[in-house]
Order: sequence, then C-alpha cells, then structure tokens
Amino acid sequence: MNTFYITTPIYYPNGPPHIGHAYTTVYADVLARFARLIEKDVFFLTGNDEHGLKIQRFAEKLGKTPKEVVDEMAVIYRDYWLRLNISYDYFIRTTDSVHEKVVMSSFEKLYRKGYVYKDKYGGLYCVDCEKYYLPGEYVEVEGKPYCPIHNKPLEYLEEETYYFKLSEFKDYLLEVLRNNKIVYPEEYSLEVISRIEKEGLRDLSIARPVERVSWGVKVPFDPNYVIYVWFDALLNYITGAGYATDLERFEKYWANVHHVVGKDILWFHTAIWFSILKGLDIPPPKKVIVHAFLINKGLKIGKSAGNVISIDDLLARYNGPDGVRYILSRVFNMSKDSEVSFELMDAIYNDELADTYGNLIRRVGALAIKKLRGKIYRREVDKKLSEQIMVKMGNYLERMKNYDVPGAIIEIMDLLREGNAYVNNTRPWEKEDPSKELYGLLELIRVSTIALAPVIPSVASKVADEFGFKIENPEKLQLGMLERYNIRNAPILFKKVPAQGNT
Ligand code: ME8
Repeated sequence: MNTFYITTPIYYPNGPPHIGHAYTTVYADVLARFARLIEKDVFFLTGNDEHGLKIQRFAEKLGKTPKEVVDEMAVIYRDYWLRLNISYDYFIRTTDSVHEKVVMSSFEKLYRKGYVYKDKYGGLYCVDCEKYYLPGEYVEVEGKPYCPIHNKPLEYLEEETYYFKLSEFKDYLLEVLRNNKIVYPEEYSLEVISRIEKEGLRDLSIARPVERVSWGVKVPFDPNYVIYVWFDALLNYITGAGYATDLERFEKYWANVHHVVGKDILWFHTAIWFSILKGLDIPPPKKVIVHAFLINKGLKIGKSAGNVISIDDLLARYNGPDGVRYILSRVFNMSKDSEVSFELMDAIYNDELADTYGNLIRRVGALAIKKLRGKIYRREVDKKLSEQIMVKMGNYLERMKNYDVPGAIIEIMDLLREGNAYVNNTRPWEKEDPSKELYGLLELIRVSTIALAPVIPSVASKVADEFGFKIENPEKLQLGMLERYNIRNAPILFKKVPAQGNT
C-alpha cells in the first residue's frame, strides 16, 4: 500500500493559530514531506472547525456574523500555514456545503440504524470545551464546579436532546483498542481502555437546541436542533478525503489514515470517533498519533492561560519558517509536556542550526571554493566516515518511520557533529589537494541535508542547489553516487540569535 493520509485536528478559529497549533501542524507536515520523499502517495489534510457555541459567542463579541468571522479567520489560518511552509493538500472548513451534507446524512444514517434517539438531559457544561462534565471530571473552586481545562465555572443546562448510543460500542472499542495498535504511543491507548473499563460508556448528547446554539448544521429531520460541534468536526476526516464525492479515492486514502492530535482530544479521537465510524460501517483509522503539550512555566500554552507565543514572533526571531519548524520538531514530545522558553529555543537554534549544520556547510563550502574552485571529484570516502553516515542514516529512517521526528533529527545532528570533528581532525585547509576529505564531507552534507529536508525544506533545497546535488529518496541513498560536486557558494544559512534571555 503506497498511500499515506495524514490529518491535523481542525482548529477552532476563535483567534489566530499560536505556537501550540503550529506544533501539531509542523509535525504533521514533516511526516507528510517525509512520506512524499520516500515516494508515498500523500494526502495531507488540515482545516478549521467553524461551527458551535464557541464561534457563535466569539462572533457576537466582535459584532459580526459567525460566517463573516470564519471567512476572515480561514484566510488568516491559511496565511500562517503558508508562512510556515505547510504543504497541506486540502484545507477543509466545516461550513463547506459538501461537508455539511455529509454531517446531515451521517446523522440520519445513524438515526435510521437506531444508534441515535431523543431524550432529556441535564448537566454541567463548559462552553469552551463544548461538552458536559460529569461528577469526578470537573474541579471545584470555592465550592463551585469549574472546568479543569479552562478554569472557568461550568453552566447548568437542561434540555431535550438527541443521543448517540455510545454505550453500544463498548465491546467493539475494547477489542479494537486492545488488538489493533492504533493509538500511538501505546500508553494513551491504555488510558482510554482503563477509562472505558472503569467508567463504562454513557450515551453522548449530539444535538443542541437551536435557541441556544444557532450556528451549526441542522438535524435534517428536526430543524429545532443543531448537530453537536464534535460530531460535525470529526466527520471532516472522511469528507476531506472525498467520502461524498469520490468513494474510490476515499477508500484508497482511508486505508492508511493517520490522525495527529494533542492529548486533550484523545477521547474524542478514540472512543467517540471509532464508534461513529463503526456506526457508519467505516473501519477505524490506521493510527492516532498523540502528543503532549507545549507548556510555559508549567502551564499549557493557550489562549485561556494567556501565555501564548505568537507565530509572528517566532518567524521574526528565527529568520523565517525553517528555524521555527526545526525548533518545534526538535522539542516535539509525545509522552511528556515540553517546557518552552525563548531561552531554550534560542539555544537549539544557535547550537544546532547555526553552529553545527550551518557551520559545517560554510566551512566545507568555503574550503571547496578556495582549494579546488568548487569542483570536487569523486574519491573513495574514508571507511569510518562512510560507516558513520550509513549507520546514522539507517537510524534516521527507522525513527522517521516510527513517527519519532525529534529522535531522527538528533541522529542527523550527531552525524553533523562528526562532520565538524572530521574537518578539525583531517585539517583539509593544510592539504594541497583535499579532494578525498572534501568529497567525504560533501557526502555527509548531502545525506544530512536530504534527511533534514522534511524539517527545513527551504534551506535544504538551497544547499542542494548551491552544492550541486538533488534531494531524493533517502531510502535509496548510496555513497559515491555523485561524480562531481560543483560548489557555487558557501552560504551563511542561519544568522545567530543574539543572547537576550527570556523576553
Ligand atoms: O480541539 N501544546 O481545536 P483547538 C500542544 N476544534 N498542542 C497544542 C497546544 C499546546 N499548548 N495548544 C493547542 C479543537 N494545541 C477542535 C478539534 S478535530 C476533529 C477538532 C494543538 O483549536 C493540539 O493539537 O482547541 C490540540 O489537540 C489542538 O491544538 C486543539 O486545537
């Protein structure tokens, strides 16, 4: 199977994207670019989650209609993704009419099959999460129930609603979660399994009365109700791949779909999503790749905590998309929250991109131009050096295929450090004809640049261009394939960020 379908969550456009959204999106983009590099047929989907009370209230605050707001925000999101060089194939919006039709027909299909029914509901609701909280799930502040994520009081709501029979899917979910290795890393799968085992599964309210939530997709056979925003949003992953418009295409990509999500939305992307899919006779996704949070001084970075780091500041400080992409990929962590500060990000950028990769390119490029007018002919690469390159490349490939982007990057940084050490040890500047040393170093640079191309695509193409090699499938790389390097320039790729501490 040569397809690779990858998705990000679709984000709530009640503000511009920040470092947290960029973290997920850049990671998904690196996996998409890597898959393309190893010649997979890739479909990369991102987009915006435009319905629901959160957006309705945000628009009210701005004195605009929800439609005006989501239209404006879609332009803003796309622009940020462009500036971060995100190579998505399709940007889905839940207000797209094709998507809305799928939401309605899926709701109706589940209703006809008996998975959806009408009943009363009363409970404590968080508008920001768009969900009800049960006892044990919320926290208490001064005796009042509070949302544990947004740290805001919960509102008591009572209404008639449509329920989705989540409880019917218990055995199915446990079987799929235990046997199919879908959720990655596995600890998250265990978390969901133990929650299902401990608490069981309650049916889920999947509609809201239109007087309260007017901004959404109507229940097709009952216009007094709007479909719950999460039911609407999750379906983006099938609409985006052509479920309603091109079934063959949908099936081709669905067979290898990878959802990348933050751990805050794990439950929605497992218990709820797998059950909806099963109800619609669609197999579960191939993988749900879950990551932990970016935090600052111990708090999850986000609008609610007010500790957002803007993408504009990152792009300005790290000289454009590649610096930002590298830093976010480097601190990426599935299991543990990553504490970020400008101090840490400066250090990564300066030590690894400027002093290790950039420095090697500059030194080798300058030596090649000075000593051999930039023309370096093929020589046999030192055995030890060539072994180091091949071992690191093997490790890199294995890690990338396991979605371990930071681990893969570290392999390549180690190799680049070996490269700098090789320059120091062999002292090519003292030799009359350092072709052998320089050819070996250029092979190391070529392999490392190809490996880093999914993370720093613009810089990688620039180096390939200036040094005269191609960015090609890293699985097919061999040393000594290039007859001659033609170095046109020894560019300074990353200007160091002056030490400024935490600003
Ligand atoms: O949940 N650290 O949208 P959302 C890491 N619309 N990741 C972070 C982060 C942080 N500090 N802050 C945000 C929604 N994220 C729904 C999704 S999908 C069918 C519907 C990332 O705008 C992370 O991926 O609140 C998280 O899961 C997502 O943004 C939440 O984005």
